[in-house]
Amino acid sequence: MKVRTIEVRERVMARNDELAVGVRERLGAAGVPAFNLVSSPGSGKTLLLERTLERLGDRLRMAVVTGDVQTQNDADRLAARTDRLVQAVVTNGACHLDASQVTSALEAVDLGDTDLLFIENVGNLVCPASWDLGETAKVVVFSVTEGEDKPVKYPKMFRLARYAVLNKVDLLPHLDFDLERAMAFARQVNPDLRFFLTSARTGEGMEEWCAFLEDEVATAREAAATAGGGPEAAAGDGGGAAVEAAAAGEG
Ligand SMILES: Nc1nc2c(ncn2[C@@H]2O[C@H](COP(=O)(O)OP(=O)(O)OP(=O)(O)O)[C@@H](O)[C@H]2O)c(=O)[nH]1
Ligand SMILES: [Mg+2]
Repeated sequence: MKVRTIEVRERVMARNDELAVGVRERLGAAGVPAFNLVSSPGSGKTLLLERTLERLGDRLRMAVVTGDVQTQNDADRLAARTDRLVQAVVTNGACHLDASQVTSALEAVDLGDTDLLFIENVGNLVCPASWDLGETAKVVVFSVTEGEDKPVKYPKMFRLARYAVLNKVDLLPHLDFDLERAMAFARQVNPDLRFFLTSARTGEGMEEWCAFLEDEVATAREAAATAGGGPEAAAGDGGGAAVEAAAAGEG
């Protein structure tokens, strides 16, 4: 019985990885970088995205897929900051998004009319680490109220992330959180991690974060053009109302 359970799970993961390859190929051909925001609940992913949409909305066409175990609250908050389609995935209990949900969400996104894709994953520092969504990179959002040792307690997430946003730095004067110690723990599990220090509340650090995103868009566009595709070659179906994808699943 146990062996069978493992086999089933392996098939589910293998199917997920196949779909993730498809997502990555589509995004690559379209020259659209995709960032998968992962974190423990409440680190500030949605507020960071709200501020990013506000700051870059005039310059970049940004699409958002946001996952929650229950409710569409985050999608509603984000939809208030952009005229573009925000897609809510309600996972109905699953503690992570998967590649099939992102594939479904992308059906309603015209990649030829998109510069950048954000995926806000379910707030959880364990499950989302195991599920490739076809993203360009995982961005782990780590707020200063969580304690310095999270990177060593949840190493897989920090190892797989390429970027770490240390958020809520406005609260540092009120806490005994040691920023250097937290960064040292993170480097211990992932020496290549690039850090951004932000306060989504006050706007501190948002300029550097947004400049980075603009650079990533330029790089992805250039790579797609060099590969012979380019943004023009990747038009899909556009528009539509907010989509709610329901999925039962396991972590
Ligand atoms: N002081 C301060 N509060 C913040 C900051 N960023 C987010 N918050 C607050 O932290 C709380 C959680 O923020 P969210 O943006 O909902 O966090 P989240 O990571 O999207 O949460 P989940 O999606 O539930 O995992 C809210 O009350 C935010 O206003 C920040 O930089 N500084
Ligand atoms: Mg959120």
